[in-house]
Amino acid sequence: MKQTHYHTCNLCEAMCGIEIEHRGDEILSIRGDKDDPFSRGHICPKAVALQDLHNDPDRLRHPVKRTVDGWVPISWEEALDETARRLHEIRQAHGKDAVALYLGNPTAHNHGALFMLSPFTRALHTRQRYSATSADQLPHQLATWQLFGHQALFPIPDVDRTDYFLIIGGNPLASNGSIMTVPDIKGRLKAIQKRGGKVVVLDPRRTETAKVADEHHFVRPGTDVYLLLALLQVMFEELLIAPGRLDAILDGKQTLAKLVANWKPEKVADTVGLDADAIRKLARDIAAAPRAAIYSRVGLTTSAHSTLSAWLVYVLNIVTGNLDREGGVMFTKPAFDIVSLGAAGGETGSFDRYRSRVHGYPEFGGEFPVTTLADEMLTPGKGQVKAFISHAGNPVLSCPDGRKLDKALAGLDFMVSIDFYINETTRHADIILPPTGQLEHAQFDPIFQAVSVRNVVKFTGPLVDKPEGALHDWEILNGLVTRLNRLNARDRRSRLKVAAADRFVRKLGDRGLVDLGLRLGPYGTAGKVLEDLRRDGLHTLPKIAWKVLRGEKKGLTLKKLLANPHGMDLGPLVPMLPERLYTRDRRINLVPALYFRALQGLPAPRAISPDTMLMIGRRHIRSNNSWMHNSQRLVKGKGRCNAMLHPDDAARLGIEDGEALTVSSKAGTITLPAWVCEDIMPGVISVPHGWGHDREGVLLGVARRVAGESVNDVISSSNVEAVTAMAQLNGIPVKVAAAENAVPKKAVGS
Ligand SMILES: Nc1nc2c(c(=O)[nH]1)N[C@H]1C(S)=C(S)[C@@H](COP(=O)(O)OP(=O)(O)OC[C@H]3O[C@@H](n4cnc5c(=O)[nH]c(N)nc54)[C@H](O)[C@@H]3O)O[C@H]1N2
Ligand SMILES: Nc1nc2c(c(=O)[nH]1)N[C@H]1C(S)=C(S)[C@@H](COP(=O)(O)OP(=O)(O)OC[C@H]3O[C@@H](n4cnc5c(=O)[nH]c(N)nc54)[C@H](O)[C@@H]3O)O[C@H]1N2
Ligand code: SF4
Ligand SMILES: [Mo]
Repeated sequence: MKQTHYHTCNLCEAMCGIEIEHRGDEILSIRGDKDDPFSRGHICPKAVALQDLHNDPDRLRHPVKRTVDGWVPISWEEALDETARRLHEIRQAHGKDAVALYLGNPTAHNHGALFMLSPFTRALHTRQRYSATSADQLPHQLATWQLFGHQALFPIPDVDRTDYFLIIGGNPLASNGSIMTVPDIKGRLKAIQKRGGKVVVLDPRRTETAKVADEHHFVRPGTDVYLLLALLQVMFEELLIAPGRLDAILDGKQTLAKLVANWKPEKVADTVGLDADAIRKLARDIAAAPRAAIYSRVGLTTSAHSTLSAWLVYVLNIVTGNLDREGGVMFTKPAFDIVSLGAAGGETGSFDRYRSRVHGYPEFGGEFPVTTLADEMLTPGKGQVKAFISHAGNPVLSCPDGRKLDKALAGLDFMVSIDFYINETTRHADIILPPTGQLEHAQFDPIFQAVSVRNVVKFTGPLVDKPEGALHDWEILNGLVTRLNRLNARDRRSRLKVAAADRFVRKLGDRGLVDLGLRLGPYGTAGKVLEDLRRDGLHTLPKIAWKVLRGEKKGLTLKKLLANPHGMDLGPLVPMLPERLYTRDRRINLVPALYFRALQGLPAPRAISPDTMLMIGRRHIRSNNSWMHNSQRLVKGKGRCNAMLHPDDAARLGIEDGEALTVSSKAGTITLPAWVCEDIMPGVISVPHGWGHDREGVLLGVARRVAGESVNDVISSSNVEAVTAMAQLNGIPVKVAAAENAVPKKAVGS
């Protein structure tokens, strides 16, 4: 019988509603769900490829173990027992920090896995924790923590009401938005223009987004910090600073004025690649817009000086009165409130409480930056990492110095991957634990609902019941938590406690936790208890338990949410300040000490020598980091793993369109086809990440054929950001040359 199932696509952050027609396990069609109040029928080509993922013969459906005869299937019992035993042995022999954990991007898209992270990291009790955060949004989180008191309290552009939308280092037409959940960004940008507003893009490439914008300016990679300082200088000099109602809760305005006073546009113009008049005009336009939203993303947070740049973007929003104003950048009021739940659990943020062993890099949020992961494995001595757990990540392709990491992983005593593919990273594992696929588990998005341009909430069940013998991510993690804790338990009482916790988690399940979170949220049956807790302290806990259990009639629960299979719209973003602040005094200090110090260390702007090429990345709508390349539907057509460069550079280097070129740095060299094109700033070369699938042992039939090269093989892990030591992935100085006698590696999908 033909059936219709409603789901949320979880491949990127846009949370598009999809309508799946199916007959049992057989998918007949995937379309946008027109009745989803948020995405209103919008999808991108990746949603349709969910069926390729679902049906992919290369997707693992049972645990496997590496043997001399290759991978062999093993039972879950054996896989989980052996994994826990090996990890425990290594811990006993070498200490807790001998086990490292890496969490990849899809962890954030999987509510079950998210719920188990805290028990899992507690069971591991290692300081060797890593995630894609330090190759991505760390500077945003550091800034929100420093300014607003909570690392997850992100100001989100109110795109549906703004008059002026400035995008710095983001390309939402390809990425569909990030830390800004916004299905159909193209339609929403057009709507800004239709109501007389303006979209402005600052990017070293004339991107898909730049092409639909009203204005686009090339900026040289890694120089945003200088531009932002100059914008603030102009605003202070021309008396354009107008925080409005925020003035009453701001500190540090005078300090800021002094700090930016010397950064006149003339001082930075050559370095940024934008003339002084254009910078002044930009500052005046931002200030003159009745409602402006200034937004920055990966191009800014993964390039030089990203700590300072991310902070300055928020500061610009604040001093122009656009924070917490309709049409500016606003905080969300999510039904499942990760901000208040995190705070109730004592987690608002942390930085530099301790440092990494080999390079002395600072911890952030309990994690070290990925730039030191390989060295912690390769450098002998007390505390050397001997075992590795990867969850939903592919650091060999996604972190800098991929070849070095390859070498490090190959030398470990034990590695386990929780992933359903044997890819560039997981091929090094001893055991692979594959969770259910995207359509086999329920979908709820605690993170992305909390960074959405409207307040929305949705829960969708799985398309099909999970196959016999399959486990969800949360069940795998719970299985490991229980076993690790059992091995650690010293007496019978502790063992009983472990067994009770296991029973509790399994009984509650992912749904139980969603329900609990909704009840505790601002629309929930026990909605005010977290506020009470925050005000009155821990002695209110019994009161909370009572309220939650008694379950007042009014308010949101999972049951009520399930009655809305297309999701619920909870309205536009609303002003939340000062109540929403988590700073001790509920005020905003514009210049926290960390940034004051960082600014003292900022090098003077420099002229770039004309023959240094700076490399940046590039995302494509039909690709998703490193892992959707096994769908023929997505990779077919013209190859996308190529190097875009300007005709002037191509002529100077003697490179013709389509010919092979080499990109090299101290980390390595890759050879790929040239794409000569006017859409990029002279002196800049753009190469996408997530390719390079023909490494030995990769079991991805389609992706292997497409192959491409991994740009992170030429990005050195020693090239770190000055304050946080996080990865620099954009604005990398490289040598570019015509590849003599080399045939470009075939990078097409047909
Ligand atoms: N040069 C360069 N490098 C970059 C970037 C860049 O712009 N340029 N971008 C960076 C950014 S922003 C990010 S977020 C990282 C991403 O880097 P990673 O997170 O390390 O890599 P992904 O490619 O997202 O790999 C995801 C893995 O998760 C698996 N997976 C998918 N869904 C699930 C699931 O539900 N459960 C489990 N257990 N596994 C699942 C997939 O099979 C795949 O192996 O890359 C970073 N690297
Ligand atoms: N289709 C698709 N969608 C995705 C992903 C994907 O891989 N494919 N990945 C997802 C993930 S994990 C993330 S984090 C988001 C990222 O979402 P976005 O940040 O929107 O991603 P990008 O397309 O990498 O945009 C970064 C832009 O910054 C520009 N840039 C590079 N260096 C600089 C610089 O120094 N200064 C300035 N001003 N600009 C610079 C680049 O040219 C690029 O246009 O996308 C998510 N969505
Ligand atoms: S934009 Fe595409 S990949 Fe992202 S959620 Fe929507 S359909 Fe899925
Ligand atoms: Mo990301």
